[in-house]
Amino acid sequence: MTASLVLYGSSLSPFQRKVEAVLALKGLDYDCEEVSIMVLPDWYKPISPLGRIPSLRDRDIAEEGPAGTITDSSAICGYLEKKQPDPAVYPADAFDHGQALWLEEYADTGLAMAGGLGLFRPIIFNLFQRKEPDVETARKTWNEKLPPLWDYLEQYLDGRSFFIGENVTIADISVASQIAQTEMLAGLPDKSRWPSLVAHFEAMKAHDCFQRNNAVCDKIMAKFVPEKYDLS
Ligand SMILES: N[C@@H](CCC(=O)N[C@@H](CS)C(=O)NCC(=O)O)C(=O)O
Repeated sequence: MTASLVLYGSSLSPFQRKVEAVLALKGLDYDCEEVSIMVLPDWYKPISPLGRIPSLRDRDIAEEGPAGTITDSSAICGYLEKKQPDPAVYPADAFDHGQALWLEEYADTGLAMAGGLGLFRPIIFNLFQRKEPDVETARKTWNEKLPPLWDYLEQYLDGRSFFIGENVTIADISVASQIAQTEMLAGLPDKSRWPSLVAHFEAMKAHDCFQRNNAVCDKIMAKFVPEKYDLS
């Protein structure tokens, strides 16, 4: 039986991971359809004019073509929040809501630019294309670009379990989705320097909402990266 929601993208995308976690948290069933950014299929281009994944189709709205689709993880999560408000992943309080949006943005741009473009791609994209992984670029990112980004999150958390309030919000999901990207290749930041951030990530990774994506990523990583890189 097909689900009414279909996610176009790749499980290895941190933005797809974020959407999958929100879908799972809200108890929404969904199908996944692989779209590789290395060779974007022609049918996908009108759905995502910026050429990015993920995009979501709601089959109850339209079964094919760009109608019934939403692209961009933040737009998709905003849609899902309206479609299935309970449980909420965006805080009800106005100020908390603003903070959650900021942390979502911090993860989607700050962490993604460093961890994705500076670490994940130079290693995994090269491996996918049977080239030597660019470990030097990844090492520079790990040691120079990521620490100040982690410092901000460490201070923000300050020993708490969640970034905002007492429940999982889009802030926790967005940050953990991006940190998972670097964790898969190089492990976690140093626990003695970033204790709150590491504890937060470990708890989020073990959360039910990440399990479907974790299982698929684990399989891919076991094939391409049987051992994590030491980038310190
Ligand atoms: N703001 C977008 C970013 C999505 C994004 O950058 N996805 C990456 C894959 S992880 C992508 O599609 N990149 C294509 C490219 O850079 O050509 C979102 O939140 O969905």
